[in-house]
Amino acid sequence: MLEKRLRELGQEHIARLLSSEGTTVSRGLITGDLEGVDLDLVDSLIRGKGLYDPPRGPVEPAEVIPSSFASSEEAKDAILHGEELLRGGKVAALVVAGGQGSRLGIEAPKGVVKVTPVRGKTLFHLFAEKILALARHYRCTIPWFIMTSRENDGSTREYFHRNGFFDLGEENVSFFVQGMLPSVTEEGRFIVAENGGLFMNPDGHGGTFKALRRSGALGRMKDLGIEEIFYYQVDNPLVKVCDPLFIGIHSMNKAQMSSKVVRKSSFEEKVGVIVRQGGRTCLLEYSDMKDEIRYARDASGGILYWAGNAAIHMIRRDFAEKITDQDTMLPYHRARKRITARDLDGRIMEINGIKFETFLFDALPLADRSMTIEVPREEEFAPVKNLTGVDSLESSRRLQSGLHGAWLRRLGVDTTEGVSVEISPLFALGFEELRLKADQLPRSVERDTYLG
Ligand code: UD2
Repeated sequence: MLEKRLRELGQEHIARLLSSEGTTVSRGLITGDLEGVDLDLVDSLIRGKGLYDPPRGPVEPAEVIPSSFASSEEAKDAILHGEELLRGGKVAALVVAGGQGSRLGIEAPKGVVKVTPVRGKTLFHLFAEKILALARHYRCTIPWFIMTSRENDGSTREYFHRNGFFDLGEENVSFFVQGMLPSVTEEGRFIVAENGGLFMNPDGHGGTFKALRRSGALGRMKDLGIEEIFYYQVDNPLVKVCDPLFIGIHSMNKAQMSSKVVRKSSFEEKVGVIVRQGGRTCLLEYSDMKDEIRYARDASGGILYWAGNAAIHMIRRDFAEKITDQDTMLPYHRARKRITARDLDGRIMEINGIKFETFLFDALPLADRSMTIEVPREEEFAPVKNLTGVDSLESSRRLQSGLHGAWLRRLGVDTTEGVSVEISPLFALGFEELRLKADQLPRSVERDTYLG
């Protein structure tokens, strides 16, 4: 059956491996790799159907609620509304963690990279403390959904078991695995991997929707009474998980999907930008952005499209259900990548391959209402993507320590230049909570300091 289908789709070389020509191992691996893969979808992508089309027609900057809103009277209502949803158990946290730490030189889930400046806590540990602090503060349960991929699901689950789920309660942490797709050559042929199976790639964070539905996690959210999903990426230790202000603005405006943005640091920064096009809010990814958008300037010569995607979203659960209904499909982006393949004589070589993936933010234009709020970079954005330089472990540690040091200085604590400061979310989730503990703070900080 599979063999016949592959021949029909022009993947003759793989069909032959499934026949007597292939080894038993290869046959088993290929069958497993293609289990659950929609071959018709893959074939249409290879033929160029269902691919992402950058928005045509005039694009303009999206309407963004400025970060100054957070200190306004109106913000207080939004915070109360968000807190009410949290207390009512209506909000779940969802982190996409399907990527590996390979860009950081580690072959382990990104979430187990040690990122905090003094104690070296991992990303997963830090997020667990944020969620535990919120649950204690609001006397509520915040179910945490963690999207993994085939390559890191086992080690991610094992890490949480080994750490006792960081006192969150195993029942409050759910793992679900995103889908995989076969990468292809530039001619559209499946690629045999080094192990004799197919070279597969995770289907992109847009795969979150399908994986939520297919894994039953979306149904579990409904059973738990979850109405809103706070979505973020595993690589940002400064994210304000389940930020009541963001939840409140999104929910009070009856939006289906909302975004946090940060002011781009440069025209070239590798972040997508939120724009308005055809009456809809869209996100133009940096890899799809034309220079006329990237380098567009406003009247004062600044970056016109400054609203950089912080990859932090609020998503209504029923909107996630709508996205996963049969007739809705996110467009697929094609990305070129070098692939280590095995030729039919068993030789290993590097070839140019193509991976297809969907991006979660392509659901934005499907939302009837979408809110976009600016947040200060230094408070909420310190991604860890590279070992050194931009968006690196060292820049992220510096930003985390810089923020916590600034909180201490605002409360009159002298901090010596160059020392690292780390404040656990369990000591204080934010500045306001730290202010209430001012009497517990040291008068000065002359060495690396941890408050936990
Ligand atoms: C992403 C955004 C960019 C900006 C930046 C902020 C995309 C395509 N671009 O850039 O606009 O928001 O982040 O830091 O998202 N992931 C999965 N499964 C997948 C693919 C990705 O879980 O199949 C996770 C991955 O673990 C990581 C995050 O999504 O945490 C971002 O993925 P990326 O590294 O492909 O995107 P990046 O960092 O280039």
